[in-house]
Order: sequence, then C-alpha cells, then structure tokens
Amino acid sequence: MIPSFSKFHPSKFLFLLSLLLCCKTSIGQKTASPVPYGVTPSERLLAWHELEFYGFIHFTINTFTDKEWGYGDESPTLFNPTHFDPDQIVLSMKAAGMKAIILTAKHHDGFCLWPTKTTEHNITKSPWKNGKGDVVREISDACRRHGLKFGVYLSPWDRNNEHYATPHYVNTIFQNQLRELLTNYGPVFEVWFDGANGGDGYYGGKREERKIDRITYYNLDELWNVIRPLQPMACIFSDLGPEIRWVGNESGVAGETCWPTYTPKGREDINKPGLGQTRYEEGQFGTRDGKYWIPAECDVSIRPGWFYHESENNRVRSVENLVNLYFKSVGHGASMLLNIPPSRKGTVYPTDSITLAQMGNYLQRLYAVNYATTAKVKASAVRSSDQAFAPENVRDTDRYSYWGTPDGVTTGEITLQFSKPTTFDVVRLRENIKLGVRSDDWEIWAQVKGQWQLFGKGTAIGASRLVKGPKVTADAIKVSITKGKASICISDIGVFNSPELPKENLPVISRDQKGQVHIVGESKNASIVYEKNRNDISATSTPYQAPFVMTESGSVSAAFLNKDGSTSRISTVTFGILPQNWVLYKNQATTDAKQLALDNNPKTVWLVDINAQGTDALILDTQKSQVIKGVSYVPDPTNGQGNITHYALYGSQNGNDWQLIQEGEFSNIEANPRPQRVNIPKDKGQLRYLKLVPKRWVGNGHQVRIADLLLL
Ligand code: FUL
Repeated sequence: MIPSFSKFHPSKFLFLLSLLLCCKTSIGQKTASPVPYGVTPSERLLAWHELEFYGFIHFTINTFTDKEWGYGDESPTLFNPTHFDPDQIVLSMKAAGMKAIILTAKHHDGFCLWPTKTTEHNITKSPWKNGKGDVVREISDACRRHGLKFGVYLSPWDRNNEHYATPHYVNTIFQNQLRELLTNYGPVFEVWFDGANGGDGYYGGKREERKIDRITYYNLDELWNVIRPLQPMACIFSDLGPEIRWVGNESGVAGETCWPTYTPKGREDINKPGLGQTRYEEGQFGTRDGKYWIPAECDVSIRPGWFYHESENNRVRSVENLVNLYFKSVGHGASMLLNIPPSRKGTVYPTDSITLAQMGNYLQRLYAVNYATTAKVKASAVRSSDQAFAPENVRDTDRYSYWGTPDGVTTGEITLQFSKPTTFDVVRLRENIKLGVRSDDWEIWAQVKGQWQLFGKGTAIGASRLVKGPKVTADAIKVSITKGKASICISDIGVFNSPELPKENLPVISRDQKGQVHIVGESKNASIVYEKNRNDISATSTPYQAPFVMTESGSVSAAFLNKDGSTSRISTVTFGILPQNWVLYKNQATTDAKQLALDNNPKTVWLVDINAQGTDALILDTQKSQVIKGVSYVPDPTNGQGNITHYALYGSQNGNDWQLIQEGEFSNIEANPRPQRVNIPKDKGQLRYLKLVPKRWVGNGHQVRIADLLLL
C-alpha cells in the first residue's frame, strides 16, 4: 500500500521528530567503545589474570633425599610418603586464598609423579601404594573437588633420561609426557617450563655434562602446538613466555612499575623464545608498549628452598612477610605463585599451614568491605552519557566495566565522595585490560578535613595495582591520571582498610667472637626458652637466663613461652665451629677481606679474585685436627654474580696431602642463593685443613663471592 500523505498531521510530525531525536541521542549514547591500545590479552590470559594468587607444589624424590636438584640417579624406591593427603595439601593452600595449584609433575631429576609410559623412572617403581599411586591424579582431583584450577610443571631438563639432549628426547619423550599430562588429568590452566637447562647429570648412567642450544633444542613452536589442541585454555609459562614471563627472581617481587607488555631485548621474535633465556632485570619491569602481552609471574617459596627440608622448618616465611610479597607481586600487576612443599609425610607441615590460614584470614578481612561501593562518583570527563562509560562503573566488581573518557582525553580525575569520613589504607586500581594498558602515571589523593593529601603515586595500572599507604580517615579520594597513551578506561577503584597483621616477634639469637650465645627479645608476659640441636620447642625447653658458651657447631632454637604454656614461632640459627685463630687464604695470594667469610654475617661478603676456572683454591687452616661433619657455603644473597655453582672440596691433616671429599654443584644458586651444605663422610672427617676449589660460578667475572663459610 502506498502511504497516504493526506493523513499528515503536525502533531504526528513532532512526535516522529522527537522519536528520531531520541533515537539519535541514544545512538549518540551508544558511543563506540575506545579502540584497544597496543596489544591486548587473549581470552585465556584474561582468565589467568583473574586468578592473581595461586600455589606451587614442589614434591618429588628430592623431598626424600633432602636435595633441591636431584642428579637423576636416585632410586624410585626412595619415594614413599607415609601419610599422603591431597585434601590436606589443597585445602591448606586454598585457605590462604589461592585459586589454583601447579604441581611439579617432573623436576630436573626426571622422576615422574604419574604412571607415564615414556620412562621407567616413575612412580610405578616406587613402593608407595605398591606402585599403583599417581600424585598427579590425586592432586588434580583434589583441586577440582575444592574448586581450584590445576596446572603442571614439567621440567624440560631431565637429568635421568639417557636420551636427554638428543632429538628423540625432545620430540618424542618430552612431548609425550606433555600429552599424557594434558590428556588424562582434566583442564589445565598453566603449563610451566623451567629455565634451568642442560648441564651434568646421570643420563642413563653416562654421568656426563650435556649441553643443549637453549633456543633451538626444544622445538618450542612444535611444543606449543602439542599444548594448544589438548588444552586451549592453558597459558604457557617460560622465562620469556610466550604467555607468562618469569619475573626474573625467586623472591616474589615484581618491579614497582611492571608492565604486562613485553619485548624481550634481542629476542624480538617471541615465537622462538628459547628456554632459560631471560634477562633477569627486564622481567621485573616488562616493556611499555611492548610487542607482546606477556605478564609477569612471581614464583617464590614459603621456605628458603623449593623442596621440603626438615632443617628449614623454622624458616617458614611469616604472614607479614607473605602479605608484603602479595603487595609487591599482585599489587604490581603480576601474579603471586607461592610454593608450599609437602613434607615426607605427604602433607603440609603445621607451621606452613598455620601461616597460610593466617594469610587467607588477612586477605578475607582486607577485602571484606570495599568503601568505594557506596561512594558518590564524579569524573572530570566522561566519554558519553552511555552507561558503558559511567564513572560509577569503577565501584562494581566487574573487572571489565569501566569509566571511559573521550578519545584523546588521556588525563583526568575521578573523585569518590564517601557519605562519612572513612578510614582506609589500601586502594586498588584496575584498567579494563581488554582495551590494553592505556594509562601511565597516576596519583591518589585523600581529602582529609577538607585538605587533599597525596596518598600514593606511580606508573602503570593494568590488571591490578594495590597501593598501600598510611591509614587515613578521609571524606573523599581522588584518582588522577596525569599521563597516558590513550583515553582512560579505569575499571576498578577499590578502597579498603587492612586488618591488623600479626607482627613477627621472635627472639634473636647471635653468637659473639668468644662463642657466647645471646638470645634477646621481649614479649609481653612471656619468657624465652631454647633448645640446642633441636628444631622444636615446648614448655619444658630450657629457660634462657644468661648467655651460654657454644664453640662447637650446631643449632640453637628459641621461642617465647607464654604463661598458658603456648609458644611463639621458633627461630633457629645454625652455627659452625667457632673460628678461633683460623687462617683463611687463597693459594695464590691473601686477600684482606677474607675474614668476612668467617664472621657468620651473610651481609659481609668476601669477594675474591680467581685467576682461572678450577685452578685457584680457598684454603682454611683451623689450627688443629678435629672432626668436621660438613661445610656450609653461604652465597651472597643480594648479588648473584660470582656465587659458586660448582665446587670441589678437599681435606687434609697436614696442608700437603689433600684428599677429595666431594665434587659437585650448588643447585639453583643462581636463581635462589640460599646456604648450601656439603656433608663430609665420617672416614674423611678428621681434618685440620679444608680446601674449596670454585670450579664454576655465576657470570663471567673473575671474582667469586663467599658470604660465609661454616664448618659443621
Ligand atoms: C627453578 C628450579 O631450578 C627450581 O628447582 C624450582 O623448580 C624453581 C621454581 O625454578 O628454576
């Protein structure tokens, strides 16, 4: 039918016009979203970013050999946890607030924790559950039961496998191990490839050094293609990505400014990343406008080592320490991957699980009330009246709803006005990372009694930024973006008041040059008790009244004993034999600073020139023949360059005839410089002289570092 114009009426025209205008405004309101800036995360990385805090389990044959890196010649019969309890492990970790767990399915020693068909060196050859056990199955099932995601660590370096360093290992054995893990154990959120690669090992009995080309050997393109179809949501971690990068240290700390975008220097083609190729410092910071979206992950252990060592039972990080790391990892836009090593029982040790529960309690209370949700919000500019860009979006829990400014408006501010003075000390900022990392510099201001005070400032926001400031009671807060590369897209401003954190208060144990042990500390209504050469403390432990002499080697543990019989956490210090008139020298020449290696203070380091690898030696004359049970080498904890990685240790009665005691490696010292113990067998232990020959050390310099040398 042809429309009849005769039926036209002015009121109808007005109505149509207003309808049209109305449509126009609403079309106008449906302003286009900002164009993403730079690179953006994939769907699986978005899901990964939401996890923020998850756990690592280091558990294998090393748990039973007291080692950090197995050589690969360990008998599978050693693996035999007495009370393995996957629920206890997973629930202890969940209690901390972790959202996922990554298990070391195979560490460098090559022992597979699942019944693999790829090698005999696996759990079926252990006595545990008569060879019918499967740790990967039990942990992955427990994760699912308790609502945590599951991930796998599979060490590329395999010191057991005879084929390591040949194409057969990498193209068949290693890939098939991955296939098994990614096929048989349900969804996997992350696959973890360690950078420690190549070197000496058992290799099927050859006991030799095997070097690989870290860039080409693993055929990484092919490896990624094994993962993709089997687990489309699994993010791949290695030093350089391709999806998650190593932060460059094992201390749990990301750079103050830590971009999720990254262009590794000199390795611009990330599709051929190599393993163990990281440049340590870079990982902490990432690259503004980097070519790839490869956010940082901060892996750190709750203890000095990655595996359980009984000797470290009193060296578990405190909740205060862990929370601090949380703010320096998750709070800087990275993730926190906290390692909890189960003991030989196959459970999380009580000190660790108590600390985890404390951490969970802290985080729960921290996030319990977000004072932003009820605040009135006002922004200096808004993209349009479309709800999609409304300043109020920063108050909700949706990580992708946001306050947006018009194109080209890269600076601006947003104010949250509280209905009454509000006390807080933590502010959380997030950008809608689906649109890239857009803003650079930001400031947070608190309005206290009418005056604006700076609460915090920094660079980079990304997926999460936690700003911990002093406690303030304010009427309003203002977030000011003072520099950016694209229009603002802030998705979250959270305002929280952190709960009181239990402060670590432990007795401090020290020994003076005369061998007097002093234990100092104060705790209300508590006294100090101690034990020699025991890790545990109880109400019946010896009350500390005055310094006592201990010239022999051994440990002292101390704690506060409360009136009700309970005790604080325990501090333990290991002393070497008291170095009285000992002479330490280098075979070529003496060095003035040598005493720094005998002062039992890891902060003072003997930096000693070494003429050529494997020829120089450090000699210790203890002035009398005595029984020495071991040596502890304490590397420089602050500067890895020069820390010894490979050594030979000799002993002598007369300083002329030397007997080799042990030759070996100080495992993982580059990434994790913790004290290293070498045991001296009884038949070689009657000694006056010791000679340490540094064979290899970190870096290419001509100096090695010795923070301390203890004779045990
Ligand atoms: C390191 C490894 O060599 C350690 O043993 C540990 O697994 C840690 C997470 O990564 O590079």
